Parts: sequence; structure tokens; C-alpha cells
Amino acid sequence: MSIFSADQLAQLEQQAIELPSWAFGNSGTRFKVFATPGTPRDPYEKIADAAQVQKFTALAPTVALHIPWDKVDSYDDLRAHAEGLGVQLGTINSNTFQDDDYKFGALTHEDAAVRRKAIDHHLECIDVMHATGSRDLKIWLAEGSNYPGQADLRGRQDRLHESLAEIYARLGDEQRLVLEYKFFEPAFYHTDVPDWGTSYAQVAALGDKAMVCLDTGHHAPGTNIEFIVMQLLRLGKLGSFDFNSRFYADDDLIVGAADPFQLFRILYEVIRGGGLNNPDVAFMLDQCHNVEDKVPGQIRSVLNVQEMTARALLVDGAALAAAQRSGDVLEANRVFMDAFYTDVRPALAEWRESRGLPADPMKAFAESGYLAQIAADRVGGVQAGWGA
Ligand code: AOS
Ligand code: ZN
Ligand code: ZN
Repeated sequence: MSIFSADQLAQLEQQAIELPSWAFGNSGTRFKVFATPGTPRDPYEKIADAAQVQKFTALAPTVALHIPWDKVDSYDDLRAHAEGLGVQLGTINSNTFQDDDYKFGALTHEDAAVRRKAIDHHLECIDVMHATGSRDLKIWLAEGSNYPGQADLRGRQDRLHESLAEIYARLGDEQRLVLEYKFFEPAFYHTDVPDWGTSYAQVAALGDKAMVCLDTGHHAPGTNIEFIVMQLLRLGKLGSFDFNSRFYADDDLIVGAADPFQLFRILYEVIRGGGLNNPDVAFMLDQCHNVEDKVPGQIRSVLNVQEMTARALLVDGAALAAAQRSGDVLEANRVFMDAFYTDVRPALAEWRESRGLPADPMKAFAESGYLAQIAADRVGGVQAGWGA
């Protein structure tokens, strides 16, 4: 007898987590990038690796691309390649952070010619989305300043609105713009979209097809992220998650590794807010695997999300509401913690097997020999890095 109800299993079955293509490339810090044998050399190989995650978990049916890192001659061909491997192409991420012209900003730049270039890049991304069948254009902006007085904070907000409005106007009926915020890095004094309030203000001024993207690594230490999740869902403006975990800054480590309890609390608010199987919320990973193997790193990540989702589904809503209403602080906390402390792994393994999936996807993947195979096959060429 499973610890999950039929309704809970139905919700878990719907769970879909989008993988970032860049997670399969080599990455590291500014000190060193450690390469791994078999690392993809092009977007086709990144997608092949992502398809392995889907094959062993059935949790990751889509792959996000980054333009220009994943530029190809034919997106129709790339799409057919993905679909042939059992996955779809997902969110298109724009890039205005690796070009000398963007040193002092892109969509906010003082110079109209630079803004034009950055806007045109986003229009090109929308063209790509038409070919890939993608719904979301995800915009993360690296812009900001390092020193007080360096930049006109207010003028930059106004220019950001104008630039975003032009991009927004080009979206198709079924397409959306999601605007990610980040409190610092690469700029250290101010960031033009530092927090959910700024992202919300900017997307609300655009219209219904513009939403906020919440990257779990983009807040000051101690921030109550689940509160932000609740508020954005309440406002109907949570467009997507970038899941990862962090100890200090934007570490981009495996989601749920640093603080599983925080992930549980976030997913509880997602469920409470009707977001788990809500098509308006895209659940993406945004991670880098600096020292661990990439495909199993992604498998572990989606399993962590599934595990904490399963625990969050076990919160006894009626008991919790009753304790909250009666002001029974300790009972409310007990109900909440009971779900968090439940070991859902055996029940999930059993359920996986009942669906024809491996009980232990990490073990099954290791035994498949895929890593040795790609190391043998992918000889020559240039391995993809974070950013190529
Ligand atoms: C940057 O810090 C943001 O998290 C971006 O979402 C993302 O990491 C980047 O666009 C891809 O590398
Ligand atoms: Zn992100
Ligand atoms: Zn980030």
C-alpha cells in the first residue's frame, strides 16, 4: 500500500522539469574549468545527453536552449533530432552578457545603437522560438553598475521598459516573456533587475504575456523565497523557476543539495498555490556541474525535485488548517514537519517500477554504460563550455 493517494500520484505523474542545455557543457569557476571525457561538442549532443535524463526518470521532457550558444543552421532539424530522442525543445534564453558592446548595459544602455543591437538579438530569439516551437523567451540581464554615481538608476529603468515593450510587441499569441531577477553579479553595486518587485513592475507594465522568473540562487542569504513564490502565484505572475542550490552566492549547485528543507517549503507553496501542474509555471533547472558528471548530476537534480514535491504533497492540509485556525502553533509546525521528515524514497521507487521505469535511476544510468560510450564516441572537436 503506497503512502500516496491516487490523486497525489496523478500529480506526480504530471511533473515536468526542464533541463538547461548548458548544464551538459563543461563549466567551472574563474579559477579553473575541469573538462570531462565525452562532453557534448554541439547542441545535438547536449540534447542527446538531456534525453538520457528523460529516459531514466520520465521527469524531464524538455530542454532549454541558449542563443547564441546553441545556434544551429536548422532549428527544424534540431527539433526533429530532439523529438526523435523523446524530448522537446523548451525555453529560449537570450544572451546580452558576452559582448564588448554590453559593457555598460544592453537593454538599458545610454546609447540607442547598443539598445538596438540588444533588442534585435531578442527579436532573433523570438524567430528561433517559432522554429523550435518554444513558448518562453527568458531574459536574464547582466546589467548594472559597480560604483555609486556611475549610472543613472532611474533613466535605466525607463529605457528598460521601452526596450522590453518592443520585444514584447513581437511575441506571438502563444508566446511569453519571462524576466529573471538577480540581486548582484556581475554588477556589484546595483543591478537593473535586482528583485522580484522590479521584475514584477516591469512585466506588469507589459501585459499578460510577461511573467517573472524566480531563480532560487538569486536572493540575499536568509531571504524567505517561499514567500515570494506564494506572492507571485497569488498575483498570477510566476512564469518560471530556475532551480539550483547555493551556499553563498549564485553557486548553481544541484537543487536540493544545500537545503532540502528550503526546496520542500518552496514546493509546498507551489502546491498550495495550484502551481505544481499549472501550465503557466515552467520548472527549469539552471545549474552547472563543475566537478561531478553532468548527466547523473541532472538525474540527481530532477529526483531531488520529485522527492521534495512528494513530501510536500504529503502535508495534511486539513490538519494544518485546523491547527492554524485554532492558533496551535506547535501542532501546525508538527504537521508541516511530519511531511518533511517522511522518507518517500521507497514509495517513489515502487511507483517508478510500476510505470516501467528503473526503481533507482542513478544506478540504472550508471549501469547503462552511457558515459563510457560517449567518452569513446566523442573524439575530436571542441567540447562545449558554459557559453559555447
Ligand atoms: C544568471 O545568473 C542567470 O541565472 C541565468 O538564468 C543563467 O544562469 C544564464 O542565462 C545561463 O547561463
Ligand atoms: Zn537563472
Ligand atoms: Zn544565476
